[in-house]
Amino acid sequence: MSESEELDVSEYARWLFAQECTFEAGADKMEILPPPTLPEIAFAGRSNVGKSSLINALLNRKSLARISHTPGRTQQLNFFLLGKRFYIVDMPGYGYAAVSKSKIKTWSQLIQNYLKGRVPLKRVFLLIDSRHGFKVTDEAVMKELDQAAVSYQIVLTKTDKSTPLEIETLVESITATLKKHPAAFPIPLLTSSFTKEGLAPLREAIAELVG
Ligand SMILES: Nc1nc2c(ncn2[C@@H]2O[C@H](COP(=O)(O)OP(=O)(O)OP(=O)(O)O)[C@@H](O)[C@H]2O)c(=O)[nH]1
Ligand SMILES: [Mg+2]
Repeated sequence: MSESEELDVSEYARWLFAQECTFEAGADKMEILPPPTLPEIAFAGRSNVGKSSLINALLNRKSLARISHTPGRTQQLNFFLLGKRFYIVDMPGYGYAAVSKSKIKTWSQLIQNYLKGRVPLKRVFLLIDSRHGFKVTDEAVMKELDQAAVSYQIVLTKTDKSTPLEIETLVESITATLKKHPAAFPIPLLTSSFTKEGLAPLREAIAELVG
């Protein structure tokens, strides 16, 4: 990419994320998703990893997406329409055992069906807590995304909680693991919703995907 094109992307990203953002729909079933007419970008990951916080930080809003004090706050697929151009989808977390078994089953099925079968889904950002790295459930989701050929990128969250050396070690091991995952973008993004680290590159990645 040339320097002028890069400049365009960062300017476009800044413009795009300053546009109006509205909550359009909350869906707890595949049957009631919005019509598949616009591109979608989804934020997935274990419960409490920081999905809703990252969405608010990206959009520079305090509480558009609800943030949890207890895990399991986001209980449906929440669709936020940005600049009338594309949807940002805040997903329920997976892997949290303290809600009822039937709820876990319903959520898991919804998450799986959405991630594997949604035509307008351009990319999944799979969030990983930078203090914990990949867990078994993350690996299972990655495998399914690989099998369904759904493009995804790892986003490390809460980098403010770790030292630079801890982050460097984690990035090395994650990058090695990603080589075995064909649908994964090869390098992770590093973010903190608290310090705003990594938000601009993530906005740019999204702006490029939705055009
Ligand atoms: N230190 C730090 N804490 C964060 C950051 N992002 C989120 N948190 C905290 O992590 C907790 C969970 O954040 P959420 O954004 O609700 O996480 P979630 O992934 O949407 O959770 P569920 O909807 O329950 O799946 C909250 O207490 C946040 O304040 C961050 O960048 N740094
Ligand atoms: Mg949430």
